[in-house]
Amino acid sequence: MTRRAASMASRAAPRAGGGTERSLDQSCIDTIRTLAMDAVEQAKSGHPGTPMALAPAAYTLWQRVLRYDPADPAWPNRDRFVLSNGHASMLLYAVLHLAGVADKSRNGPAVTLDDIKRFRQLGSRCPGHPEYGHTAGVEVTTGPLGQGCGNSVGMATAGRWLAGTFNRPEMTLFDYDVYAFCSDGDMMEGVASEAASLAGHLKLANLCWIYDNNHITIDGPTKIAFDEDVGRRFAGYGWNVLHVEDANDTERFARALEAFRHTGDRPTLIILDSHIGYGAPHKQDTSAAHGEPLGEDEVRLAKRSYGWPEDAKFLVPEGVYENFRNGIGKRGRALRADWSRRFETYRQRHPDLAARLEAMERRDLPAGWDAEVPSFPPDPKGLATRDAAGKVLNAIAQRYPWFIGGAADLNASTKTALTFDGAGEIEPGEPAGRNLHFGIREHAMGAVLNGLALCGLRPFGSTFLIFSDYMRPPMRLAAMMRLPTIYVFTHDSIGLGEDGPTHQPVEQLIGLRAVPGLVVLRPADANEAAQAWRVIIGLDGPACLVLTRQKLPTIDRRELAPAAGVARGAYVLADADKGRIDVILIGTGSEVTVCLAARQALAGEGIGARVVSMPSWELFERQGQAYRDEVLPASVPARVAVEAASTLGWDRYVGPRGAIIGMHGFGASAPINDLMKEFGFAPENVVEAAKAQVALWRRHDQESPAGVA
Ligand SMILES: Cc1ncc(C[n+]2csc(CCOP(=O)(O)OP(=O)(O)O)c2C)c(N)n1
Ligand SMILES: [Mg+2]
Repeated sequence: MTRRAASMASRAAPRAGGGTERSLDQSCIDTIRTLAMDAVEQAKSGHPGTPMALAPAAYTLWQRVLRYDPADPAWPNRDRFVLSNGHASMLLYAVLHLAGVADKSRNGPAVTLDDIKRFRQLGSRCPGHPEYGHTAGVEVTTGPLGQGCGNSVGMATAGRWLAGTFNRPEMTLFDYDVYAFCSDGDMMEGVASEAASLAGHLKLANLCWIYDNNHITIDGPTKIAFDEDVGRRFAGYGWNVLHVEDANDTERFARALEAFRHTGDRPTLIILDSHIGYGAPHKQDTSAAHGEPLGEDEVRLAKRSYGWPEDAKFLVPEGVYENFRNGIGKRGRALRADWSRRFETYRQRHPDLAARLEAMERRDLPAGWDAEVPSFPPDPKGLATRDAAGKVLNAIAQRYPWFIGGAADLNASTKTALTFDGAGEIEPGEPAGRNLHFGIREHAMGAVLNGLALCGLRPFGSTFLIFSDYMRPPMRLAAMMRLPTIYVFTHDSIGLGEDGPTHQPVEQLIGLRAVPGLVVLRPADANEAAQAWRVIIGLDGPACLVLTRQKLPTIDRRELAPAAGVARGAYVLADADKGRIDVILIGTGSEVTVCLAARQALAGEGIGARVVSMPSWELFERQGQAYRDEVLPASVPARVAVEAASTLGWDRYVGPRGAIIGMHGFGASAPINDLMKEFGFAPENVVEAAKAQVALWRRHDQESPAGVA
């Protein structure tokens, strides 16, 4: 036993059989610890050490402080608990189980003892890391360090927004707090720092992070890479910083939580010194306690140090469930019942607001949300899709009161400022505005959007497409959680011009298309942009709207197909003149216009070209085979795809021998017209590729007559 471990063990809980009466509180804490140890042991994988260390803090928070009704884990004004150090998932599962958190959809408990026994196994409610939507009571999917911290800032911002929107002087509907447990890794990740900085700016006094300061990460002691003064850093962000020197000192911790609740002007960080693997004589305070089973012998010794029966597995001693029922159970039920009564009175006094809140909770859209979506007249000069989309965004947001968002300091470029009357800013003293200034913090923006969406708001965030790279992790998680977050990405290609290759996206589109469940839309003109917004608003998962900086002609729809085709992902915009389709030109965004010009030139040479506008692969893939065949008939193998981005993946639509005009490297700094020509996004080049395709397939047909492959 290390000296430190020995000293900790000597301070361990009173022994069950050792004369001193074990307190019920201590039993509950040790139940959390031993359930975590046993579950990891049984799964032969997982993270036992942190639940063992944080059990007293989790117990104290849930049992004594959290305003949460286990019978209704979706109650709108519940305090939120985020486990940003998601690897400690067993801590959360043990608490959800012991507190009796219900899964209303299953009419049973969120987590059974059996789920815990099947930790990390297929079908268990206890997957390796907490998954939102999979386990009732899990507020957000966590595991990638730093994300939960970022999400908690969104949740706290949403709490303030809900309070500012719905509370009335005589009646408070919203005053929830957000607690996040986080680890050394969370503190090291940039996203948490960005989010903390934003939270400090917004003075989110309803936000409390509990930092598990255990000086251990996977590769060893934190001192190999991390020695900054976290407390001073957070003080610099404008946080209230408290320190609890012993994670086992539940009274001190409770006092710190109390201090948080009395701090009305800034967020709180509680630095909690803990011992990873607490009580395990050979592994405590070492990284060996982080991410692998302790081993049978060590488990026994740890249990002995707690005064626990060494042979018992998955033991929940008598009185433990009852204790939770009498603590958080009773308190939560009373709080929620009181809230529900209040809400009934509220509904009578403010029926419209009550209905709005219920619509938000159901993620309904307000009636008439699209009544003012403009349509754009044909115009050969046209406008940039960012400008068209900005107008549409404002038209929708004005009629969609809980649709909020902003930019990572690029509103002037992304055109996402909400400018209608009454669309105020979200600021420390103005929590219920509609414009949220994220600052130059794309990663935090993504994580905050997730937190906002988890609390019922419909959030959007914008930046340049190139900087979507800075926010991929939360976008991926939004897709995993099926959150209806919206990303507006402008400056979508080399078409942005002189800023050059650092700002010109190449591989971003295909990267975003690769995220399961994320819908990417790259409209070709103003009316497609309007249509894209309509589609996005109706989605129940995340979407990217990809827009140009440069002007694009507004296509004359009197002769060509209506932009309503956007909803199907791809549609025949213009068909071959005399009905015979020799070649199909497929374009997205700004390259659709290039395809239209090529079609005309080809017609002059007697070649019939169909132009397919394909703003969204994902939406097209959701169509039935019949529609897809109609748009891209197998009988026309001559195909050219044109997109000013990586060519990767386009063979899916043009076939292995089709032509793809795209980017094969990075762009360059130059005026747009020079770039478009240089990189081949000019009608002449498309014409040439189309003719080569037609020739190729004519040759092919001659060489292998019909019926022969
Ligand atoms: C973004 C990210 N990078 C890496 C990991 C892999 N990982 C999981 S936990 C961890 C660090 C563990 O140290 P700490 O955060 O202090 O947690 P503790 O072991 O103290 O609970 C790492 C690197 C991750 N989950 N997320
Ligand atoms: Mg650590």
